[in-house]
Amino acid sequence: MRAWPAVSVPMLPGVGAPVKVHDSSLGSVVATAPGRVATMYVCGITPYDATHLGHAATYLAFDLLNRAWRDAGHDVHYVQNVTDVDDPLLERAVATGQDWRELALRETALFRDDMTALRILPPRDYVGAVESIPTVVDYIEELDRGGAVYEIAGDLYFRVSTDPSFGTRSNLSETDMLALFAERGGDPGRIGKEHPLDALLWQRARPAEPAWDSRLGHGRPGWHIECVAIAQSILGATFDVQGGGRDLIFPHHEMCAAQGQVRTASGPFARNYVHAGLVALDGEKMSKSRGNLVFVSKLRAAGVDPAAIRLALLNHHYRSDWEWHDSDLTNAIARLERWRRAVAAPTGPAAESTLASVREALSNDLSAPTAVAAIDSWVDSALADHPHEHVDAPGLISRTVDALLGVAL
Ligand code: 5CA
Ligand code: ZN
Repeated sequence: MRAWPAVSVPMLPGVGAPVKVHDSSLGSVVATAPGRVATMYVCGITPYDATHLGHAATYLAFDLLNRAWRDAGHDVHYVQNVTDVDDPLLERAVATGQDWRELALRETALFRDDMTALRILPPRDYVGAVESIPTVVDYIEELDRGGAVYEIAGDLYFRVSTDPSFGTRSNLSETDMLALFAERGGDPGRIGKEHPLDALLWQRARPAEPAWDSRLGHGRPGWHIECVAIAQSILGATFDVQGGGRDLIFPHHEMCAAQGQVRTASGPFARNYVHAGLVALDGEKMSKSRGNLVFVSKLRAAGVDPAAIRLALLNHHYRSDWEWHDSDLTNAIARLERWRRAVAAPTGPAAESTLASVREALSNDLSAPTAVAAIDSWVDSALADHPHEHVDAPGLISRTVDALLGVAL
């Protein structure tokens, strides 16, 4: 699949510190990416509706990681999927009388436009579930040869009992796992399952649903194995970070890790699991199923500068859950105007220590609000009406904000 266009990242003097992020399986902030090439798989959208601010906040979090890694001297190999066939997409297509392929193509195109407008660096590989079916089939066969697969009426299930470390990435009680599994696409109560948490790998064709012929029969892939296949076929058995919103911790990322590690008989699947907090509106998580959404594309169509949307999101730490208010946007618009005024001046106060503070903040668990505050304080002193002698300072601030925060001033 085609990703969205790249944006150039300005060079900054010097090099950023090694990047630490919060690993949700360990529950602590840890050093990341031991090698020169940093590898990251971020779970992509299920394209049945437009990008809302919750999605945007999650992809922005991993964009900050991408930028901080580059600044620290890594090459970054970033992979993202598109879940272009799955239950919610098919259900929406039926409910609205659309062809599921057209719905997926249209919403994926809109997502690309939103990501471009928000200056999110594109993944090197942007891969759809449908185009990955041959790999999925190979991987399920490998799992089967390892004794990790059983069948119920043509549907193939993964035996969670084959992963000795099952549960160690999400650290939840069995009761919580069962509740979340039922809530998020699983089928704990199906008769014939060996363990209620065993997850669907391949679903035999259902009437009026898309299906593909394969050595596993006529059907379509389950959700988790799609991400295993895309991640491991491109990045190898182990990669640095698997990312997504906090709602993917269980079952999705636990199941990906279990299936990936059992398949390769090695591990870990990801060295670190990193999750963004959830954005709410009117007291509830913004979600396509609840419909309480603020769409990036609607804001853009109303004439809102995407840089202001990005700045509004940057003012919340990626890991916290937070609620969107209109004041987030009005404050960001005012801040953007001040920042632009300050960097448009011919001179400014010395900026090297501001660059150092922004780098420090981002390398320390992607603390964007601290980085924003560092720029604010340079801007405050730049706009104070005493003379400044540093001719290079506005340019350095402008490049810092562009390279590390992704906001073009
Ligand atoms: N296609 C799968 C992943 S393989 C999927 O979860 N798609 S999604 O469209 O439902 O979500 C895309 C990403 O946005 C996920 O990382 C999800 O955790 C994140 N996300 C969804 N809602 C919110 C929200 N309200 N706040 C923050 N992130 C969110
Ligand atoms: Zn995924």
